[in-house]
Amino acid sequence: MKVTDVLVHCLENEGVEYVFGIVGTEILDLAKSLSKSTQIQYVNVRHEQGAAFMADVYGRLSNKVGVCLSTLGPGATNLLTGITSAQLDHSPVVALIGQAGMERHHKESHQYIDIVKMFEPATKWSAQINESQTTPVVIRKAFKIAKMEKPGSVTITLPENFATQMIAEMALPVTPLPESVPVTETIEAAINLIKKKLKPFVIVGNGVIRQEAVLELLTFIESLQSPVTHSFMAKGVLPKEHPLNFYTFGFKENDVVLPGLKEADLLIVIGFDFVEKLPKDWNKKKLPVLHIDPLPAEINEYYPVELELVGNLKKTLQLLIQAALPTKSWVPLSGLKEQIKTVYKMGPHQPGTTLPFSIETILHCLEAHTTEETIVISDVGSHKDSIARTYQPKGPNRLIISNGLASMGIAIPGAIGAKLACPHNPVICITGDGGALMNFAEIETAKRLGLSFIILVLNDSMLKLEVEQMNKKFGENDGATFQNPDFVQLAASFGVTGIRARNLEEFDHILKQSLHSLTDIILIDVVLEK
Ligand SMILES: Cc1ncc(C[n+]2csc(CCOP(=O)(O)OP(=O)(O)O)c2C)c(N)n1
Ligand SMILES: [Mg+2]
Repeated sequence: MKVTDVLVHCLENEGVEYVFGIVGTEILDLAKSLSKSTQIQYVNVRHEQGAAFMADVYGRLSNKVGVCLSTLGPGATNLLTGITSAQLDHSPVVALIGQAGMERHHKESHQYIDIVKMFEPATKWSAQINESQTTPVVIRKAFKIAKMEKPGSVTITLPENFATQMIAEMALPVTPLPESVPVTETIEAAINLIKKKLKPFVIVGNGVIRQEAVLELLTFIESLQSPVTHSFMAKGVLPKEHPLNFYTFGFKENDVVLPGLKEADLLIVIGFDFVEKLPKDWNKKKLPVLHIDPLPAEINEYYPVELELVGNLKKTLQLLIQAALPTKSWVPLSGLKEQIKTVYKMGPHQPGTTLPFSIETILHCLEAHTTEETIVISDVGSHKDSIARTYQPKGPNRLIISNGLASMGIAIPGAIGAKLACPHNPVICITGDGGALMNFAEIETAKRLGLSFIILVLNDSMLKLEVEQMNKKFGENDGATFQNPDFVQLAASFGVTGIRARNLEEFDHILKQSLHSLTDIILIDVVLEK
């Protein structure tokens, strides 16, 4: 069998449904083999960065590995940002990348760069197929590594000369990932540690969502009765109105939950990735930590680990619950919760009153119209911080924020990945006008695929986050404003509906109508007050 046919067979064996990419001469045989698959849909995108972002968000939502493809040289360099995003956000992604034939690797050669080396610092594993017979082993290993804790990116480079060689080997069986748990003595030590302390504070990270430990976490909190705060990427684990929900931490400014954390005598940190926020920013007092995670704790002077529970989070939390977890009923300083709600502008939307047309009032309006099913995807900018503060999703994985690489441009391709992973869920992406135009072309991909979702473009003619930061640092700003195209006309030129909202009432009405009959892509041009 031809190597690329074997490779596609291996992808099918891994349960792959979609491959996002752009072809090129060196990867044509793989594209041809993909076209023969009845299981895998090849999605021809408009920029390789979009392909990687689609695979990234698909990986975060589908419980599968997202797969993308590019050709050598410029195709590969275009993939790099999205591949790094998946790596730092711990989303399982495998990229298949074409390469020049081995006969020209040692000399100056058209479009040739060392792709393996380029991706090494941005992936968990960057490898090249150097022997055609190894294809099934390499692909199995790639998927296993991408999915293992902590999940991330893998790139597999395929030199052109191997593509058409004939091999006999077939796909290797997919075996479940091993699940380890801490030994009984360590569970007992954790219970004793919690018994000794009066005021534990629980920090929940994205690992709780990745490892599907949300129900166990809720039971754990019901027993422990101690306050909880979430990282950006873990938002939605505790319901908004849960009495122990102290919302979100990890902001540069107005991180009002921090005084509450300082009152604690033990931080129970569950599935938190330092890539979201270094401990120096939230544990200045160097409070002792009970580390609960699939991997041992990183060494960090602001993360003094008193005990580590290393293992599968779902199973580890179950063991703690069964081991007669003590109750530690306490809440931080009176009024902290109300203070957070005020500073994070979480107040309810009051229809009928004249409210400003700001990101916060828009988010209240959005929250009023979203359900447990709605998936919201944030781009990166000033709006990301507002979303992380103000918007409360109605469940885990119902707000996708990139807080690892935090690259602009993820929202529109991310919405495609989300809609393909969860075809029955309403999807809304929110993007700044800067980020929107970075991958706007993927609207054509979405339209061609017949997808339906809503795009909110926050139209303020600036890179607001940078404008704000420059104003703060220098008292003025420079080089961070621009003129926008007419987003409504631009949307129309892609054959999708564009509607302009100039005030909250208009926005409320358009959003309600759009969600009511969501059969196409609808772009809402949100013209913000400056
Ligand atoms: C690819 C990339 N380039 C630059 C940055 C730095 N950066 C972070 S936010 C931001 C501004 C985003 O502007 P916009 O998309 O309009 O959103 P706004 O801040 O206006 O809400 C910039 C330039 C980044 N995070 N990613
Ligand atoms: Mg902007």
